[in-house]
Amino acid sequence: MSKQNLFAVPRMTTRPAAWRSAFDRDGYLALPGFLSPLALHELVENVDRFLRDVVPAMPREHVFYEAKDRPDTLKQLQLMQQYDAYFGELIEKGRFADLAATLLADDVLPINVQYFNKPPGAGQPTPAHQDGYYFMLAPCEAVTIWLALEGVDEENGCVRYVRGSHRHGVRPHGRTQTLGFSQGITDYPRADDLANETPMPAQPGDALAHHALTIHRAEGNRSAIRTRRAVGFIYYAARAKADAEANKAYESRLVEELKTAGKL
Ligand SMILES: O=C(O)CCC(=O)C(=O)O
Repeated sequence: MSKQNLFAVPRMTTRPAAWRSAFDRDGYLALPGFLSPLALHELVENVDRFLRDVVPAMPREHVFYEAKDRPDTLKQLQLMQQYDAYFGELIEKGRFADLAATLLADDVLPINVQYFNKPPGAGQPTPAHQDGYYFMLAPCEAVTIWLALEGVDEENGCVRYVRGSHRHGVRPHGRTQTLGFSQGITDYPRADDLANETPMPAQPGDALAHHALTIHRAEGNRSAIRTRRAVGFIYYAARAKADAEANKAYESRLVEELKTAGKL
């Protein structure tokens, strides 16, 4: 018997149209129970395998620690799909790509599988930002699907979205000192940001999808014992054209700067 694909796309229902209109209206969408307990279990096992077997051989520019000399403070991984076939297949096929295509109403390009943690006692805030500022796309049409691997709430630093902020273009960003989030919105928070900001607590297996122009941030982890683990899947719409040169030039400058500062 062939192995069951736990991430297979479910039969079409009326839900995708409702998902898209909520996503278009708010700039984000919460999908409770997006992964079944079995699918989540498989994903968590593969994340743990990746952390154990793959991370030690990855280049430093794709592995970020809160404190460089403390492996227990691993906070972020980039481009996991380039280092491991499981994550390559996961971003290419199945439910995440299908959801991205539904929300962007287009074919999609799989771009990045990321791991996010806020280690207990060390996890720092995520500065307010728009992913689109980093992506350099025209038009800026992309989505990030953020999948909670465990319970996330205000104590351990849930993501917070500014409802409707995707409708108002790119805000000014400037350099931050946060590894993994080098740019933050310089005029945040304005009164309308505060009025529309919504904390997004999540249960294991819940998905949060946000548009590339949606302003979001997170507090640090205030818990001394709980981690805050998630996996992010980034897709660009086929109609979005990337300025690959500018993007590469920025990444190289940043890596040099971080190496010089001893942060990588
Ligand atoms: O996990 C976080 O704190 C932030 C994640 C994020 O900014 C993103 O997925 O775009």
